Amino acid sequence: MYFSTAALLALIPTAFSHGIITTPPSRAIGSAVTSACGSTLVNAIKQDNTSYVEQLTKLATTDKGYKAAACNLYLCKGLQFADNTANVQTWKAGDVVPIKIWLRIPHEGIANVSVVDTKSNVKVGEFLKVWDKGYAPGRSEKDVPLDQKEFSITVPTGLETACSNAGDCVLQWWWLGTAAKQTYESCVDFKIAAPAKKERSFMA
Ligand SMILES: *[C@@H]1O[C@H](CO)[C@@H](O)[C@H](O)[C@H]1NC(C)=O
Ligand SMILES: *[C@@H]1O[C@H](CO)[C@@H](O)[C@H](O)[C@H]1NC(C)=O
Ligand SMILES: [Cu+2]
Repeated sequence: MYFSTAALLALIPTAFSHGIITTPPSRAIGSAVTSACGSTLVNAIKQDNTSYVEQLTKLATTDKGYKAAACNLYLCKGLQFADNTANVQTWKAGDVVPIKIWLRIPHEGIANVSVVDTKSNVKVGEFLKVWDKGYAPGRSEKDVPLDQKEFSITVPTGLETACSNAGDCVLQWWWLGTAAKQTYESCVDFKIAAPAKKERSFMA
């Protein structure tokens, strides 16, 4: 008996799952990720947008539509800037940005938040948040300490060159359930505002 991946997915209740940034709006599916990663990944995310990278990798890499060069699952789960242009945040150094995470199902582990250069998938500057143990403990969302789900980051200086164009950098939340061996990523698109032009002042 043959089951398509889509049919198999339909049999799985949304049990594999587990976290995503809800504030500010994070990258979601669209036509760009469909052409980069294929429709199998897109359908899985459509079913559960908190799903984890290892599962998505299994699904995506068997899809003929998966293009390894364009679909980096370990950066924003393969989700693409072109699908999120309506949600680009504009920040400047010193801005305090509230972040909210929907932590659907916890898996205790480690997590961090950083700015990542999207071309190289390399962190720009220091971590903005690090939990080097004890992130997302417990059995249900209510077991997770509030400050792991709602916190703020301060936009650092030094991003003006690397991140002045939308799409060049993302703010990425990354979480690894260490026992579950499940990785979660969620990305906010932003750009650093050009410094205010000094107006020539004619006032005495
Ligand atoms: C994720 O899915 C939930 C509902 O299942 C929805 O409310 C939310 O807007 C989605 N977020 C993104 C970034 O796709
Ligand atoms: C932080 O996140 C990156 C993924 O962006 C991961 O590879 C790295 O191991 C994490 N480091 C720490 C200290 O949490
Ligand atoms: Cu899990």
